[in-house]
Amino acid sequence: MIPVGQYKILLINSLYKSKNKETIYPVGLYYLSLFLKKHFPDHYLQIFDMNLSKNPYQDLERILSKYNFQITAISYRNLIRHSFLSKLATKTIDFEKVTRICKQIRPDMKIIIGGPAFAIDPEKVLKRFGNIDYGLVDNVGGMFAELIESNFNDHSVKNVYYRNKDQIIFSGYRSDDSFENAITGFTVFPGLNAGDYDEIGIQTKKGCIFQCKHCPQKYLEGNKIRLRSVKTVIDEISFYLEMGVRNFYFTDSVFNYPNHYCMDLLQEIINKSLNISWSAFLKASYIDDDLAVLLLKSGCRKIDISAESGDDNILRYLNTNETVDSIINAAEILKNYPAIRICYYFLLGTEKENFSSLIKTMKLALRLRMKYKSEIYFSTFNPINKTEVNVKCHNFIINTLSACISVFNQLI
Ligand code: B12
Ligand code: SF4
Repeated sequence: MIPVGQYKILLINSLYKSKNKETIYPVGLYYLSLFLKKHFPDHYLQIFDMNLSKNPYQDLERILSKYNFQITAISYRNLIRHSFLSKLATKTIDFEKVTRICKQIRPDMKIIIGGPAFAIDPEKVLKRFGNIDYGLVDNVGGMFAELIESNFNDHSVKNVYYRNKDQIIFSGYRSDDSFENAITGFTVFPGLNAGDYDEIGIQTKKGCIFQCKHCPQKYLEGNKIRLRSVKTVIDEISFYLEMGVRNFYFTDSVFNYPNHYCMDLLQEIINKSLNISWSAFLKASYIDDDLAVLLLKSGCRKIDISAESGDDNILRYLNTNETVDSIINAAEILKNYPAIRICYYFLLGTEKENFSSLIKTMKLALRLRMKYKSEIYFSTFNPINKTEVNVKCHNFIINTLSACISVFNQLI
């Protein structure tokens, strides 16, 4: 039983990073900390990003031994991690070790998990990692606070997965917008230094209205869009600017939808002369000349576009809301802004992939590379455990070919 009063809470960003990959600012944990701080101003919060540490497991042991934490909130981001042959192979993250260390050093500490790699398949994760006490999905801030307030006795708090003997129980879903509204009051937390990261993630909205067949987004943020106010986003950027940080990544699944909101935000960045540099995922079909002007003026340095395929049949099947024409149209507009790097991502080996579609994809990729000087990235489709997104091609030859293209692309 946790004594009611001042809690010590450790927020852990679990290991996902491989040597050749960027270290991603733990924006989810940062937002969670802001929320908890607002609710429990007297509680002690510390953030530990294992990805920044040279000896992550030893450092975790050291931190846990030093402070008597009663609660730990662990973020589980990616399922896989590239191995030492990092450009060729991947391996599953040793997440079990993180939870084992927590339980060994602090047996009474409550272990709570959240994050994308958890939310995609919560039951599977809880079954696999027996040390975790609770898992939270969707808008977790309010539920997290309720769980703490009930001293972990109230199993009716919504959006929570918990254990009852050998069973994993879900308390039921509740939509709650409190979290977005709570991303205010920006402050620094022990253990997290913005200067340690190349860029800072900022989320301007949650949810995505598009319903691409292969995407697990519906399990992560849902299909309803929940926008933050432009003012709080500007406040957040200004907070980091004061610390000398000026590179940002807008982490929204689709930054340029809704278009008017995106344009309002960019206009405000320009009006306030914030002088930042930023990147984001954009949808090709919502790129037009008016937006492109604002992109450049507001400091956009790189755009990521999920093109997925060069075959309209596949794009229709995947329900991406794009066509080959919409992708080329975006490239035509963006070629007038050479200061912005454009990266296109293709996904090979989904269910309807065949020789003809692979060739069409190669042709489009080549055109985007040669004519529009864009960067091209291929990856293969890795199905996850939810049947709705399990749209993998079953043709061995097509899969092998897709894998070869993807590996070759990573090597060059
Ligand atoms: C933006 C993004 C990127 C950007 C990040 C840029 C940056 N500087 O931040 C870039 C393009 C670099 C990127 C790269 C990759 N990404 Co990415 N990315 C995303 C995306 C779209 C948003 C993530 C984000 O920041 N969200 C905003 C924050 C605020 O949300 P959050 O972290 O999820 O946190 C919230 C909740 O999860 C929760 N929460 C988080 N932690 C915890 C902990 C507890 C205890 C609780 C209670 C709650 C909680 O509360 C937070 C507030 O709501 C997601 C898709 C998605 N919608 O989640 C994919 C996603 C996370 N990426 C994914 C992948 C696979 C990758 C790559 C491995 C791709 C690749 N093959 O290279 C790389 C990995 C990079 C690396 N270094 O390892 C997958 C992970 C899937 C999985 N299960 O493994 C996702 C889910 C995409 C997908 N649909 O498959 N990514
Ligand atoms: S637009 Fe992106 S985030 Fe939205 S459903 Fe499609 S792939 Fe997923």
